[in-house]
Order: sequence, then structure tokens, then C-alpha cells
Amino acid sequence: MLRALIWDVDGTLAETERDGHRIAFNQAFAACGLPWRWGIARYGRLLRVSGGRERLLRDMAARADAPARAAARERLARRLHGLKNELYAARVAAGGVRLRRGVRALMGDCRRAGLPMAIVTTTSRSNVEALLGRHLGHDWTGWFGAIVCGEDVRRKKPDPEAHLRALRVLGLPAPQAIAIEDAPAGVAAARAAGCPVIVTRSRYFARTGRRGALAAGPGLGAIDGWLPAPARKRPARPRRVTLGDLAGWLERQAVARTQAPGPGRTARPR
Ligand code: XBP
Repeated sequence: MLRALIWDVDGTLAETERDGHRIAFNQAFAACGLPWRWGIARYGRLLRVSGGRERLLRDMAARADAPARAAARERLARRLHGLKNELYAARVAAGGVRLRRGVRALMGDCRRAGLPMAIVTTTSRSNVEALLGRHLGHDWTGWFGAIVCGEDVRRKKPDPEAHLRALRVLGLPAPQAIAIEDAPAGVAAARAAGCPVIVTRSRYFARTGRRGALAAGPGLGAIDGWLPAPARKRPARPRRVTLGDLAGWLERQAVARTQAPGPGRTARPR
């Protein structure tokens, strides 16, 4: 039975990376007088590293023109990261980053049904505040039973620490809380925490696999392209992923498990 929804932020709620964080990083480099610029493809490769400060350090490790000493690199990364977050917040406040289609509607489904939601992200809290304050209103924190951000954990995704923390706060067992993620690291984190996962593919993670997930598709704003397809009786509307679809996917998995051959069970003849 579905008892909570756990939302990832970057890539899942909004396409924050290419036109949000990446541009803000480049503005921060320029503001600090650095000639560094992250192009779209390069930033995509850097996204394998969770956490903006960690991403900066990874990039600096490969640069001849970065400070040689680790302590100086760490200082520079902190300065750039703080500035990047300010620039990102300004960009979001100016309307530069929208929620993805279907996100707000699915959140509305949850609120009407009284289903608890959580935010589980390894991005900084200030970025989540900027994005959700802009799109859900000043009382957005009241929408969520748990909000876990990058500062709240020692180990970022793909480690399950953030998901486990949210589950503790919600007081729910992992198998009853569906996590919505776009990137392989997020899927791995949620799976390691024991949560069933829905994959909503994003621009940078357009090929995240369905393996280990209940379902995967191109976004919550459409029902075409999802595998498995939502099992609806009628009506076929709305043409977006609904809470009923999520519950249906979870139920299908439960049925498949009871039918799977296990110790002491034999496969049913077809
Ligand atoms: C996304 C991240 C973050 C953002 C940038 O996490 O890994 O690093 O790219 O934000 P998630 P910060 O998919 O869990 O939302 O610069 O604050 O790290």
C-alpha cells in the first residue's frame, strides 16, 4: 500500500541543471575572475559527482590552473559554491527555472488524498528554498512531512542516508514510500534504502534505465512513453501520471512478487 511520496529535486521537480546551476556556476567563475566555463556536455559529465562543491573539487583536480594545495582548492570551492547558490536563487526568483509538467498536479493529488510527501535531495537547502518558495508559495515547507537536503547528511546520493533519514522522520517503512528520481545515483540511493522507485527521465539523464524501478518514463506530465504503461480502467484522462497510476504500479509489483517462484514455491504453469 502506498503511504508516502518522496521527491528528488534537481532534474525531477525541475530541469535545474543545464539552465540553472550550470549557468550560475559559470557566472560565479566570471565574478571571481576565473576563465573557467562549463559547457553543456562537460557539465553533464560532471553531474556524475553529487554535490556542487564536490563537483568543483573534482573539476579542479583535473585543471593545471587550479590552486595546487588542497586547502586552497577547498577554500576556493566554498567561495565559488556560495556565490553560485546566490546566483542560482536570483535566477529562480526571476522565473528562470520552472517546475516540470505534471509535478504540481501530482503534488495536488497527494495533498487532496492526505498522502504525506517528503523532499530528499543532495542539493543545498537554499536552492530548495529558492525553487519551492517561488513555485509553491512561502508556506511550501508545510507541504512536506520531511525535508532532507545536502547539509543534513554525511554521505550524498547514491548513498541511501538521505532517504533513510526521511523515512525515519515520516515513520514509515521503505516499501510503502515511492521515491521519484531522474538520475541513476538517485535511483541507486532510493533502492538501497528499500524504496520502490519511479524514474522520470530528465534532459541530462534521458537514458536512466528501468532496472530496479516500478516504472520509467519521459516525465510526469504525460502518460505516453511510460513502461509499463499505467494500467487504467477508465477514464483515460488525465493524460498525466496520477497518484492512482503510482499506486497501480506498486500493486502490480506486489502481485508479481507473490507469483514469482521463491523458496518452496514453484512457478505457475502458463
Ligand atoms: C543534485 C545535486 C546538486 C545540484 C547542485 O541533487 O547533486 O549538487 O546539482 O546543487 P539531487 P548544490 O538530484 O539529489 O536533487 O550546488 O547545492 O550541490
